[in-house]
Amino acid sequence: MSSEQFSITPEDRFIDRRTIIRGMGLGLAGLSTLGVTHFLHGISGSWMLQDGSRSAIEPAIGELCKDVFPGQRSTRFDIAPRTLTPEKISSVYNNFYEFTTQKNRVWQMARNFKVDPWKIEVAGAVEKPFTLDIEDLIKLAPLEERLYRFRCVETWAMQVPWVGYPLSKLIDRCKPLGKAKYIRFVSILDEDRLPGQKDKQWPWPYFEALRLDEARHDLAMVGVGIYGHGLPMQHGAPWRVVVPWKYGYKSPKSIVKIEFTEEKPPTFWNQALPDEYGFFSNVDPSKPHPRWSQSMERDIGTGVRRPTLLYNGYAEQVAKLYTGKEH
Ligand SMILES: Nc1nc2c(c(=O)[nH]1)N[C@H]1C(S)=C(S)[C@@H](COP(=O)(O)O)O[C@H]1N2
Ligand SMILES: [Mo]
Repeated sequence: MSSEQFSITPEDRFIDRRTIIRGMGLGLAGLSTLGVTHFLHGISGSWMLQDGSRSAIEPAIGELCKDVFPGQRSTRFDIAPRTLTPEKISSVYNNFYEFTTQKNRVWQMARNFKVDPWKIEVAGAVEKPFTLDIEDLIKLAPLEERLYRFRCVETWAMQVPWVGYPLSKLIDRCKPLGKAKYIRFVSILDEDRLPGQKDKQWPWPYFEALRLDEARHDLAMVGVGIYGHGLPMQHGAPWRVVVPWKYGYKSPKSIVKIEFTEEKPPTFWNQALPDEYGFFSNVDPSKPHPRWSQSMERDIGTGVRRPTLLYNGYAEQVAKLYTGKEH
C-alpha cells in the first residue's frame, strides 16, 4: 500500500467535485449525520454516473435476503458530530487488491461479480467443523445498522453505516474450543474472476486474523450490508468483517473460511511487507508508518484533514483489550 498523498488521481478529484455539486442539490442530506441514511440511499440509488451508467451500488447478493435489510438502526456507537460519508464517494474509492490496486476502478471491475452461491467453511479448534451457507450467515442474528469511523492505513478515512451484527454471535455459532485463542479469516481465491490475483507479488488468497477477545468485542462486526442494503461487491460482498479501531486492512472482505487457532496466525500484509504492517495494527497517531506519518487523516467525503484519533476514536471502548497485553 502507499500513502494516498501520492496517489490521488485527477479522476478522484473529478468525482469529489461532481459529488459536491450533487451534494448542493441534496441540500440537508449532504449535511446529514444520524437517522437519515435510508433517505440518502433512496437518492443515491438512482444516481447516474457521467457515462450514463448507474452507480455500482446494487447489492451483489441480489434478491437474496432482501427482507432482512436495512436492519435496526443502533445509536449505541454513534460518532456525531462527524458527517456521514456519501455512498457515492465511498462506493467508488475502495481497496480490494483482488480486483485492482486502483481505488477508483474497483467498483467497475467488481460490479458483475456473482456471489451466489456462497459457502463459508468453519474449521480448526471448534467442536465440529461445518459449512455455513451465506443465507444462514446473513440470518444468524438480527441485523443492526451502525455508523462507524473507518480509517485506512494509507491515511484516508470515512464514516459509513454498516449493516450486520456482532462478530461474537457468529463466533458462538462456530462453537470454538476453550484452547482457541485466535480467529482467522480467508477471502475468496478465484484467479479467473479476480484479475488482481494474477499478480504473484501478493500471497493470495487474502488472509487476516484477530485475537479472540478482540473479535468478541461488541464493536467488531459481521458486515453484510452498507447504506441500508446488502454489500455491493466493492465493499466485500457477500460478507466481510468490520473492525473500526484498527487500520482498514484488518477488515477482510468476501470471506470463504473461518478458522480458530491456538497460535497467532500469519496475516496477508504482514507476510507481504513485515516491516510495514504488524498483527495488531490498531489506529495510533503516534506510531508512524515507516514511509509516512499517521498523525493526520483525510476525510474522503469532505476532503477535510484532521488529527488521527487513538484507536480511531474508540479508545474508551477498546483500550482495555490491550492493558498488560501485546498490542
Ligand atoms: N479481501 C480483501 N479484503 C480487504 C482488502 C483487500 O484488498 N482484499 N483491502 C483492505 C483495506 S486496505 C481497506 S482500507 C478496506 C477497504 O474497504 P472498503 O473498500 O469497503 O472501503 O478493506 C480491507 N479488506
Ligand atoms: Mo487500507
